[in-house]
Amino acid sequence: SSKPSHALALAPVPTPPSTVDGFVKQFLENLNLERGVTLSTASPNDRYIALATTVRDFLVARWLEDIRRQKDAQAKGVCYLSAEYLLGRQLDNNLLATRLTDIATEALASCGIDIDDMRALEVEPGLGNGGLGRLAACFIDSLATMSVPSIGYGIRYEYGIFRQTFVGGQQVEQPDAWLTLGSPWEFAHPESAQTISFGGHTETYDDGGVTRSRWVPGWNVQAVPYNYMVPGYHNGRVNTLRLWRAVATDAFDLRIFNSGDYEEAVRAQTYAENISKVLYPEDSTPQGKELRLQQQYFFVAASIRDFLDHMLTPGFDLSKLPDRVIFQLNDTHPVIAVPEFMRVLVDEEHMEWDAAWEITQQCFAYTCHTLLPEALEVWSVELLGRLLPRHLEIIYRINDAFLEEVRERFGDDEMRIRNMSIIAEFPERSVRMAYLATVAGAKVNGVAELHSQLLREKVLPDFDEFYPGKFTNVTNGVTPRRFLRLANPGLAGLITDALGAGWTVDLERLRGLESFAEDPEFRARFAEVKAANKRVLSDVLRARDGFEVSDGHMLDVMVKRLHEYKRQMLKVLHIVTSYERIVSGRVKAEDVQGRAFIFGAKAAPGYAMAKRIIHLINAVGEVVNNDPRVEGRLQVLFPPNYNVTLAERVIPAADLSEQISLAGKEASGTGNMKFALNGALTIGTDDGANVEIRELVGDDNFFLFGMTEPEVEELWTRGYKPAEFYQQDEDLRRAIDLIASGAFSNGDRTVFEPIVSNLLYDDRFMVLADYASYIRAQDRVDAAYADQDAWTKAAILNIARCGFFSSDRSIRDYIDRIWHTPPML
Ligand code: HBZ
Repeated sequence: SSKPSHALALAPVPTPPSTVDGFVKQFLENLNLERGVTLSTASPNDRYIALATTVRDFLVARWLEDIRRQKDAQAKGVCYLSAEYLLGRQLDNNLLATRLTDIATEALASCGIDIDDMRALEVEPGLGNGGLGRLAACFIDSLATMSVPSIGYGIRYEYGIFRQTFVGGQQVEQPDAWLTLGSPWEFAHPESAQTISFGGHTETYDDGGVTRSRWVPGWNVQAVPYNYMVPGYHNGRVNTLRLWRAVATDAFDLRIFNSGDYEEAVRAQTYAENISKVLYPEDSTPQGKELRLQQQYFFVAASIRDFLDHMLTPGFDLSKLPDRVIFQLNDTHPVIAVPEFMRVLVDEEHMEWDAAWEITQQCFAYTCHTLLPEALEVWSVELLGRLLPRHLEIIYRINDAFLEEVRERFGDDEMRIRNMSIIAEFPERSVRMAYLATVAGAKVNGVAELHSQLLREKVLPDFDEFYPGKFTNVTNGVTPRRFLRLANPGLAGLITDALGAGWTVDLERLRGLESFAEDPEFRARFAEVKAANKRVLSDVLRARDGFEVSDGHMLDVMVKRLHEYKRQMLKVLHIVTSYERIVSGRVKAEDVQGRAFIFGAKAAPGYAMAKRIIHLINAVGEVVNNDPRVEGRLQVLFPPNYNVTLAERVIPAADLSEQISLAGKEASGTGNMKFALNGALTIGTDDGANVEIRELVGDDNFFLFGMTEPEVEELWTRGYKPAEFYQQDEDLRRAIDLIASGAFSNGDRTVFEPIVSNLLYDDRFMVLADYASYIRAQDRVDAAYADQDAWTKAAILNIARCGFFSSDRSIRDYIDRIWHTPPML
């Protein structure tokens, strides 16, 4: 886009009046007053907390000011509703945002403390599964940096995404107790707790001649807000992220206490507090568990109440709500907010149904993040009616009115009515949350061009026809602050030297690097930065996992959740093929381009096939890494517990980015953007945002392979027989046979048999169909890497042409296409 970015129009903010001496003084004071220790008696954790508190204190004044300004302005704002925020570490980000990095470094050094030791102590809040949760974190960073009136709402899970360990190569999950040493970045407000209700029944009553419905709940819990500051980058703004924690209500306990049943009272308390206990680690197969629905309702009910009570002036005319707020639904997880909003307007505020529905349809918008049918959330009517009886009634009424409109438009086309109904009848009566969100939302968006197109054409075609103009696209983005400035200081410095500052909030300026791609001196400096980043990663992996990354190897990286559609198996087959070619003597080890294959991937604990694939990757690594015939040319490294912190080290060091999902399955991907922006070349299918990356960087700077989405469709309809591909391709046959032979399982042919059978006889994600094309593309990669200077040029062009993928641009698109919330300058 050629429009100036909103961020550029920011009022200048003076550098903080802070000095090293001032910082030292406050740090020491915080050690005394917050931790009750002195510098000499302080533990490392005391020091970390005192440091974090010093930075935090610095932000508070601006924060309070912004809260006041946002309220006073009564401007339209965004309430971002997300069950997940995968934040990553906070200290460095907050130092950067406030320009305190140098001052803090010097101040701590004068106290004899290395600030890197402090950085290393922070446990990242892993309150998300993967891309969807990380996207929410990038978005709140951009919202703050662009001064958009907004607040993020979510859940303060006591345990985030599990810590992954490997035992005998197999994934074992450990609880992520991220709060045990205390969290200096949060402010708890138990005094502002709200009551959130569940269960019970509904009844009608006479209200002066009007018959109304009401909910008589069966039990309730308290929602305690925890506030986090979200600082904008160098603009003096601080937004709020408000996460809710569930605690038992006094009344609840008392009733049971009075009956003398102490154990029962404690049990009830535990039951209530379970709601915010743990993040569900399923990323694409929602299980329909009651606790999960409790979590969803718990946080959206608290958030809506919070907005109505605190962001509006008393006596606010609720019919004006669409001028004040848009609730953005991050996937279907918060969609129960729709009937809750209707319940508040109709039952509590006594608004007419039609008026309330009119308002609701303007106050919500829905982002879909998937194309997999099994990932579309449904709640059984039985469960929803038991947990939220009034909400089920409201959903029925929304559906009745909606289907009535459909009948008016299309006549009594019963097939169409069944297909569009918010209530599914089979395999059990249930509520289709994506349909509810689509009917209620002012806009529905996919997260990349291809995804939005497939969403309209394949997933919700009837709705697209029924609601012209409702569907739109907003291609995802990533924050350049965390994933360039912080993660890759070497590259950031190089860019600033070349282009001046300013690119951090206006990433299209990276275009200016195109001419530098032609400059040999710049290329040499870029290559040196990449090499330095590899050394840093090497040191991290040695310290963390005892790995030795070989010098001079290409770093070939695949990091993302483990899922069959993402096709880690295809990567494994490439590695096994490279290995088999050496040990069969068909290729000489000395002729093989040295490669370190790096994996990072967590599997959902209940996803057996994903866990087997993890086991296989580790098993292949064990054999390949220790076979002398390989002469160290191939290395497979799978550091456990891939998270945001590790991503910040891996991505800047990567040469090759693996984005190899089956076309039509990956909604967007965001890792793909981070790699390209850090100067890795992509090997990828025409899927998700890969399509847009390739269009921008050009075919010469991207390794494309595999079927297109229409070709995938065509092969399915024709009837896909994976075994035919196995029969016809010698390399493929040898690779699969080697796995089946037990070569990676000490001769035991049973261990990986389910993987082999799945590939040969099912292969839902067409690994075998794309194998040959993938191997050819990898051969092109090897050839290209041999010319280091040309590779470097292509890497620089990737960076120069990917400014589009800043999450600032995504937010600008949301503002223009969906929210209509101008920045508050
Ligand atoms: O959202 C991802 C998509 O797979 C990816 O293509 C996209 O780039 C990203 C951001 O738009 N989806 C997820 O990460 N989904 C989840 O994490 C998830 C979590 C809980 C669920 C379902 C999905 O119940």
